[in-house]
Amino acid sequence: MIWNEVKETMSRDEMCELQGRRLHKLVSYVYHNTPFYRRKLQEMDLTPDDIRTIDDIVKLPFTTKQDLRDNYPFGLQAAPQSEIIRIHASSGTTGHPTIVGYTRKDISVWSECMARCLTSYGITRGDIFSVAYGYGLFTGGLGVHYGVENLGAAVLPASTGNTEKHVLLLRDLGATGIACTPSYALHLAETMDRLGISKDSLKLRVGAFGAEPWTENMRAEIEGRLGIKAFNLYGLSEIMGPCVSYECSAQNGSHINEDHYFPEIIDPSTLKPLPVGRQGELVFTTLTKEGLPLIRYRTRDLTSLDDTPCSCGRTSIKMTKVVGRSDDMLIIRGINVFPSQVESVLLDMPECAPYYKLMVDRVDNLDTLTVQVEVRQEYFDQGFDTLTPITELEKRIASRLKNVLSIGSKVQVKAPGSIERSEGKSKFVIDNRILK
Ligand code: DLL
Repeated sequence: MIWNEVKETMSRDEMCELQGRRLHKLVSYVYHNTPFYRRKLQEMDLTPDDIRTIDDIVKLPFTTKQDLRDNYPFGLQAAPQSEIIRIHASSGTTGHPTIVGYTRKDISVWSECMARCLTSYGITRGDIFSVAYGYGLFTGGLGVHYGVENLGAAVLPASTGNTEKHVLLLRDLGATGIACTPSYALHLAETMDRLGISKDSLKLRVGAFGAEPWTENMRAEIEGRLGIKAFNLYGLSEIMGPCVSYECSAQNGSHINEDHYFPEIIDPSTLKPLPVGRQGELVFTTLTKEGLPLIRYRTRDLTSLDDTPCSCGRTSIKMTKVVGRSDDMLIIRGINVFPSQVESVLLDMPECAPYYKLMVDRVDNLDTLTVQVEVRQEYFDQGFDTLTPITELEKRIASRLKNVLSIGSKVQVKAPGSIERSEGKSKFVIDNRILK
């Protein structure tokens, strides 16, 4: 089913025409309402009249998270404070949080886009949908919440924490859908095992997972353990929150709500646009946002676009799964390493559980990578706690990692349950080099 037939199945020509019109309006809006953008455009000798079609977007300057930090808290806000009805904040590892103010129209667009995502996952009226993203300054909880209400399904605002109670509610209420981080989905599965609640006693059918990168192996693990179909949900606070793109039944890429969020892929080092199909950094322009409109915002997420026709009938362009971030990419002894590569290797091995941690250190000026991974309970029970097989398994993992990453690593296999669990976004990379 499709929530908005008109917008989700537009012809390419109609979409480009709509995007061009909206871009012109946006540039004119920020020119007159955000001194930051007026200055930037004037420096480049541009006026809103220079931007007429969507192809003109390449003339415009980029915006970065640093720009938002430098103008903390409200410097890039375009709408007057009297029009702002909600404020979210996204915290990074350094500096000020990013503050995002939304007007009533922004919240309505967000709920519309979120309803498109949920419909694409197969959620309809009559479903009971549990939102287990954090409620609060983070956009996950309230963002999905408003979408479920807009769609007309019943929302269960579970938030994070209190996982045992949550599992019991899922079972007793017969909840059919859930939204949370992929790592929290696994935490739920573990809690169910501990409570002796089988997936068959639940009615869960659909999961909407995002807020952090996850792999196909992780998808298979979650689907198997919870007995559901697991869909990708992507977004970022600066652009809106969850709802920017969503998977459909084809599950090979996420459709972008491109009538509201215009995507580009650029080479992060040259900043030049890359053609459809090439992997690079994702950049978004918010075509209709009033509170905090952003032009060519650099997400740092690495992905590619796909404009091949989709079997679901939607015509919107898709993005492939995020493989990592241009700023989170680890450079270990000069080699680029993405945590998702390590995850793929680990989850391809039947002995490994999906709980792991990467630690990067610098010893005598040389980078070292240590990978800790938990062994699955069933293997552990078969005697993996005796020294010899663990050493053998560690060697096997290290050799596979070497093949994929091209660097050596130290592998430590851990007992089940010994690596810290997360309820929100998981912190599975510890780079001690930054601290030294
Ligand atoms: O994480 C919004 C969100 C909430 C999306 C709930 C989906 C579900 P931020 O906290 O601003 O917003 O973090 C945004 O998280 O730039 C990506 O690096 C990462 N991210 C979000 N969704 C995905 C996903 C929310 N499906 C940053 N796959 C983004 C991979 C994701 N990475």
